[in-house]
Amino acid sequence: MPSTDATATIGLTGLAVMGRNLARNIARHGHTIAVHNRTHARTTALLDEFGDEPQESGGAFIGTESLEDFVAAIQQPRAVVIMVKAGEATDAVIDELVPLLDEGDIVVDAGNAHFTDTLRRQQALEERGLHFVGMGVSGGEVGALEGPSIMVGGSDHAYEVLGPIMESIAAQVDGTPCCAHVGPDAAGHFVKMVHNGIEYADMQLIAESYDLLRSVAGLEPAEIADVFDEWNRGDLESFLIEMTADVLRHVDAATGSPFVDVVRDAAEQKGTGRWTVQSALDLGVPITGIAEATFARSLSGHTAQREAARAVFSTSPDEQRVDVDRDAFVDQVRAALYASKVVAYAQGFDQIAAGAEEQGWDVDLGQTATIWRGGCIIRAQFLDRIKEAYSDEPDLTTLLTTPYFAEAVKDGVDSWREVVAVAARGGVPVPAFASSLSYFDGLRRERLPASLIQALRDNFGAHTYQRTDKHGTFHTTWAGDRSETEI
Ligand code: 2AM
Repeated sequence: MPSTDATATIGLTGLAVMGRNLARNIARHGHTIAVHNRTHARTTALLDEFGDEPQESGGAFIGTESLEDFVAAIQQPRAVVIMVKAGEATDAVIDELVPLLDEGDIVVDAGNAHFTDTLRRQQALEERGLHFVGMGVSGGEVGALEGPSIMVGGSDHAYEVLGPIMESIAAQVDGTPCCAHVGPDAAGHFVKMVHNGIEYADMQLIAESYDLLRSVAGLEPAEIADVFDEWNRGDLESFLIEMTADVLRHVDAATGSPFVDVVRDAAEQKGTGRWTVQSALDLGVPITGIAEATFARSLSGHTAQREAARAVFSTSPDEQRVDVDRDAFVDQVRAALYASKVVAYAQGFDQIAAGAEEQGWDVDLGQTATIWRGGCIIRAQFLDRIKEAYSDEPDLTTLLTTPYFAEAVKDGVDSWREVVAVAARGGVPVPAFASSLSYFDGLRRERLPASLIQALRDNFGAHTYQRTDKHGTFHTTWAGDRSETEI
């Protein structure tokens, strides 16, 4: 029976897997939560299966059938979490919900919305006296249930109501919740987007490492699993490295082959990597690692082009094998992976800083690293170091130059070059490794060939240039007497 008593401290609508797990997590932490879904069967299924689960904690579910009953069951100011498929469904639910709410209520979109949609929705709801919070939730289905990493946007007032509940259900690392108010309006969804972009880069770097160890050094998947287990005991310790070992050791039951060999090699994406790259292009931030990772997924999916290229430029496994000392090569790949990972994260944090500056958000980058230490897919030991770097120097120009990371890159740079060179010689594609190395070399270069680009631009389009020896903007009359004028 639907209850119309306002006894819930929070409500959640949209009870597909993520929503249902998030609702269970909230209820398990002693909160009374009103639950709702467009198709009521999902609500009854949740109550039938897990209705008793929160009792021990003092929490409870209040199942509701109509949106009116749902809203009525939540104490004011209401915190209403929407967990539906990002896009039109979110707008549809907001449109239905808003007329039922009262001034001061808080609408939370916990889906993977594009941050520009969040900005638009926030403005629209603010005009109606409502708070709108874009909330990034990372950690997948398991994280949602057992403790995700939560990146909350919106107003300070909304966080006062929402924060304590979300902090209680988030992953906890060293007693600190992996949940924070990262900034106003769409900051939560922006940070979540970049998080996903970094996840793309992380996975691509891992995939390239695996490919190198297998194609160049001839290790079998199970042996590579052992290598990843070992790496997981050092600086690279992370959820994804651990999971890679697990996946590479898995044998397909139907064929007896390594599982990785029976999975089609065309990677998919839901779009957050693409969004990250699009935003980086707008902001002018070179996130080469994330971009290469996104393009590598695209390339893998271009089956017809790959087939055509294979027919003309065939490769044989022997071509890729290089006579390397196995143990030494494994260690070189580890160093290259770590250095490239430092670059990918440095780039991602640059993008958050640039996005925050453009939008006028005050985002604490050290805090962002802190809340990614647990619950989310990119959780890693390494984030402690990033947190420390930003605590020491909040306005850091680039993570790369902080003592710890600079040392790691310096130590690894010879290996990094060797691995990229070996890959190039063997014809093994390593777009993320190679572009990260080029980024590093580009940053540290005394002079870049951008001077030639400026000269060319001035020649064909009178785009002007600046000189190294004096201030001002200049143009050379290329088609005339080649005299220089100051603009
Ligand atoms: P459903 O169970 O009624 O399909 C993931 O698709 C979740 O989003 C589901 O809970 C689904 O509800 C909900 N959803 C999708 N589109 C919706 C809409 N237009 N209005 C309300 N809920 C929607």
